[in-house]
Amino acid sequence: MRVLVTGAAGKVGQVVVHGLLDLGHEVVGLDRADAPADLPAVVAWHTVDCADPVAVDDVFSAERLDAVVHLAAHPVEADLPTILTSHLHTAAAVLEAMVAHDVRRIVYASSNHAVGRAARTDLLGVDTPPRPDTFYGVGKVAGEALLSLYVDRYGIEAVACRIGSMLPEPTSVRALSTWLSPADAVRMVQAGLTAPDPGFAVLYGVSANTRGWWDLAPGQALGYAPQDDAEAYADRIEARPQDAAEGRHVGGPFAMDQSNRPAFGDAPED
Ligand code: 15L
Repeated sequence: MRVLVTGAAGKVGQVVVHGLLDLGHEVVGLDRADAPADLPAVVAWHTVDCADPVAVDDVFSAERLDAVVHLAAHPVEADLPTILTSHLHTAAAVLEAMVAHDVRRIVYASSNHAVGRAARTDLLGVDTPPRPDTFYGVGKVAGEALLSLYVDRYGIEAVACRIGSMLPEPTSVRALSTWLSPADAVRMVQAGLTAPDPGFAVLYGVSANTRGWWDLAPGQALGYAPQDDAEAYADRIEARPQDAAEGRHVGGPFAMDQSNRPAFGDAPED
């Protein structure tokens, strides 16, 4: 499969690019940043702002693509205009180009922060109502909604992955529940690319963590079989005073008052 990876220079993007190459896919990278120095020469690269629909359409014209992994977005909280541009304009630019160039499949990097204000009680299903914890989470809810619209209107196939914490290894008590290992991130994307007839589907992008909070069954139904467990690192994690507060809501620190900021203008000084 020839796969466009947007946000390919980012933390998750670089893992996905290498993983897809290992699986035998051809990869086309797109990012505002230049290609990372250690990227294999086989990767075609476009240094492009993914929020620019004309530039994105040009990439689709230049490449014969089979699918898209859309990771490009501002990865943390920001003011609302930044969030709308980086989450919605980029997704819309990609989806419009997919329709115009008859590319059907998209795997989307959504986030646990789409439901980050959900209380940490029972196992959370993918059908839980949107409950964003930040404007970032609002961006992910809206991104999922946009995908759903293009599935219904144009027959696009979309798998939205509500990613937990993709890190080389878990670094906090919360991450023992939310960790997504790099190897499982690649398994997740491969499942999203190859699941038969997903329509619009949502899965939780986390490893098979003993302390997991999210229902893995919808991902398993799409072929995502995570193999790592954060518990293997539990004895290396030191308790911190904020652990209890971070454990109250799914979104951890994003759901705490410290993340509150106005929609427009600068965030308050610390
Ligand atoms: C995310 O979606 C963010 O991009 C990342 O910065 C982390 O905050 C992660 O979620 C998480 O919840 O740990």
